[in-house]
Amino acid sequence: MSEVVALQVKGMTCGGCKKTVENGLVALDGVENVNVELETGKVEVSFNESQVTVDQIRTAIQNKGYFVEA
Ligand SMILES: [Cu+2]
Repeated sequence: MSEVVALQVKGMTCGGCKKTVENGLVALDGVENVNVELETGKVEVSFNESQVTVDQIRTAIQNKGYFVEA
């Protein structure tokens, strides 16, 4: 089953940050598509819920050094 989650991420300031977050997320098994809006900090992730959880997605972003708001 494919799910979509939209997260609000703080700390992304440039195209490099955007790429870092995108790469960190697509590296997770089960993540199908990532859309990062740099201006707003919105990160939209499509994922297969049988392979990966929203918690793991949040953790992957934080591990890259960015803050995920609730
Ligand atoms: Cu940056």
